[in-house]
Amino acid sequence: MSSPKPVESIDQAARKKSVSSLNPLDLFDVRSMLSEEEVMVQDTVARFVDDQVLPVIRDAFEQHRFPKELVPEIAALGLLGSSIDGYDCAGLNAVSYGLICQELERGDSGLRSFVSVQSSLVMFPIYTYGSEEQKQRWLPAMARGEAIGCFGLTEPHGGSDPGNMKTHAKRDGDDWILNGSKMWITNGTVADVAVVWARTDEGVKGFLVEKDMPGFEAPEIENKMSLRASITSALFFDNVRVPAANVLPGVSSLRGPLSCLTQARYGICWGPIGSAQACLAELLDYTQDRILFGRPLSETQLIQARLADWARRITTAQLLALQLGRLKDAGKLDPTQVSLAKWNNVRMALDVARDARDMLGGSGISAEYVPVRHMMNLESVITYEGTESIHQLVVGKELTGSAAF
Ligand code: TGC
Ligand code: FAD
Repeated sequence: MSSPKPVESIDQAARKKSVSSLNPLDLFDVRSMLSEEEVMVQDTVARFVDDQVLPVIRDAFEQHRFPKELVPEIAALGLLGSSIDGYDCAGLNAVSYGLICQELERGDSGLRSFVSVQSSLVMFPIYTYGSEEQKQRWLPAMARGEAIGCFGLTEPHGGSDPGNMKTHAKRDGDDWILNGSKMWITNGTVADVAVVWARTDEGVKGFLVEKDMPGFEAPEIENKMSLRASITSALFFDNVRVPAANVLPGVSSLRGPLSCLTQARYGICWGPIGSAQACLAELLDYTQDRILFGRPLSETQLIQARLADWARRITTAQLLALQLGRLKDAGKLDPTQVSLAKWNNVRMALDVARDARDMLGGSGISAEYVPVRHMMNLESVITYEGTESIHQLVVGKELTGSAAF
């Protein structure tokens, strides 16, 4: 007869229970702090990513191809311009927009980029600074995914310093003549309309340049090793004649484009949480199955310490993003807070993805596993929308009162 099983101490039982009842991807149960609508938005996008993005994204990445066929479904789910009220947009809150970004980036940063640019960098300035005619013409079509937009701020001689912009426009009767170039522009080649920022005698203005305007070219940038499932382009303007009706009337300073960046950076504070969760989920499985030195990798101290470190950093990022979203929904968001969160959360995800790649050993260099794709994507995410150094300097300026750019 076998001896009876030892009775578990209350402590042991409680520990087991607490371990088994926590979600490893959400150790602080941030989800319990979401409203019913926010949970519904997250679940809907998560289902879309599981069912429609994950099956195609690896091939799209390898083929350096933007999976444009996903756009109609993205639009049907209300993910384009989701924070805008009216104009066929969903009118969701900022936290919901963040969750959309998080779930999409769990699939791939390229897809989140597409939605960030369309929503925060093109629809937002048209909604905020555009005429009623411009809003009616573009916003419903963009919400339905029938028109695609891009945002041209960065120039070849230095993106961190957009105040040193060379692209310029001069009045000619009722029109403007636009000359110059932009570099590293997401969606450029497939865009129906480009929001182009240019210097004028009346300050920095936003121009809605349409794809067929003579003198406008948007060739795709080839050979990218990052964001391969996203289109990145150069924009060239050679005496492009832009009618006055295509100029955004509501802003004439650098505040215009920089205010758009705050919207997009806000979404990027959430997105990389999804990338890091995808890496953690994959490595939790992998380290249990991988037997080395006679036991699963997950049962070694160094591996557990690394996984625990990722969980700590993901949790911190989740709480930061949620508080940022609540501040935004309360109308109290300060751009410096966005800089701190973009810096922290992208750095977190890039470190997790690089470490996950290492923990997979040789398999880590294969796109069969998600970390290397996320890692390569995050090299762009840490650079665009303000490099990590620029965000550190924004926080430094807030603390000291001195701009050290
Ligand atoms: P500065 O003198 O500080 O400001 C000029 C005016 O802008 C206002 N402002 C902001 N407003 C809203 N949000 C912000 N984040 C703002 N930052 C500044 C400011 O109050 C002022 O307004 P006003 O009314 O007094 O005129 O300007 P600066 O030239 O010294 O700029 C400082 C600095 C370095 C922070 C800025 O140039 C910067 O952010 N540089 C980084 C550029 C950048 O992030 N580019 C991103 C391009 S778009 C992109 O990467 C898209 S990737 C998308 C994707 O695929 O997902
Ligand atoms: P630079 O500004 O030349 O910076 C080079 C290095 O110098 C960086 O390490 C930077 O941190 C550092 N540096 C700069 N200033 C300082 C300083 N004062 N002190 C210390 N270090 C400093 N732009 C758009 O307008 N629209 C888009 O849709 C868009 N999409 C993009 C998509 C991708 C895939 C990529 C990679 C970029 C995209 N960008 C876009 C451009 C992006 O915003 C810029 O690459 C970014 O702002 C940095 O500019 P830069 O590449 O010219 O680097």
